[in-house]
Amino acid sequence: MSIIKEIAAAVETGKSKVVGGLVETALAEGIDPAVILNEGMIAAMGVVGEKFKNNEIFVPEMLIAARAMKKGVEILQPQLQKQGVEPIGKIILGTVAGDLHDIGKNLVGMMLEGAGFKVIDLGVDVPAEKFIETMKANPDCKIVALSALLTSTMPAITSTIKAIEDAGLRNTVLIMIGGAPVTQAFADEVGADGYSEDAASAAELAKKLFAQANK
Ligand code: B1M
Repeated sequence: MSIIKEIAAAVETGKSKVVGGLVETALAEGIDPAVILNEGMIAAMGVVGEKFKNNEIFVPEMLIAARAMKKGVEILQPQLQKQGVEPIGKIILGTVAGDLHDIGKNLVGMMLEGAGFKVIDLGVDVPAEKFIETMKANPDCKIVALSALLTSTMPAITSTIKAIEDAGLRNTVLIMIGGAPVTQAFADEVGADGYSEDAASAAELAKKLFAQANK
């Protein structure tokens, strides 16, 4: 098996402890870091996402795969930066005000990173002002991603979008939303640009929105 296939298999099966060593070996063999990232790790996360969507694996497997990928990315990050391989785009992500749930949001963040985005993760219980402040500090950011897990915090999605509008920044970003109680109908109602049901489709949606934003 080629080292790239070994890396992909290790990420896919969540072997955190071996991924770092395999990435180091691949680098020592002179393999391009972008190839290791794209053909090894990102490809593996694509497979993981598909399997998750098809109910062949579940959240724990997706989490351990994501953790394994993070280990590999940690080793690769300095090399990629040295080479000037840029992330495909920036996404500001957070769980909205009043909501402390972050497991799903973190999975979304990992899948977005797996898809090649740089994620600015603001954490949980994020007030609208914090999203706005971060948007102003990152004018090159094209997507804002809002997570909510409680029916009682869904209105915070609405008020965050409204605050972004009031700040005159709505036309600078596309907004995607998700979380267990969130639906496509709700997304339509609040004027979000996209909704996705799970972390794997969030990464797919982000790629679509990013392409749309760059048209
Ligand atoms: Co809470 N909680 N919780 N809780 N909690 C739920 C959400 C609940 C459904 C449990 C229940 O009653 N059956 C219920 C909400 C009911 C409702 O509003 N409809 C509930 C409640 C009521 C509460 C408290 C109010 C309880 C209390 O204190 N009385 C309280 C609220 C605290 C607060 O936020 N202010 C509370 C607290 C907590 C803990 C802190 C104990 C803990 C969170 C720990 C943490 O996140 N670090 C917790 C947990 C663990 C849960 C359950 C059991 C599990 C949530 C989870 O992590 N799921 C949950 C019940 C359940 O979901 N079965 C529950 C796994 C995770 C991978 O899925 O987060 O749905 P999920 O994310 C998915 C998708 O939703 C989607 O992708 C993810 C991966 O596929 N997704 C996005 C998420 N964000 C997205 C963003 C996107 C796109 C997709 O684009 C931007």
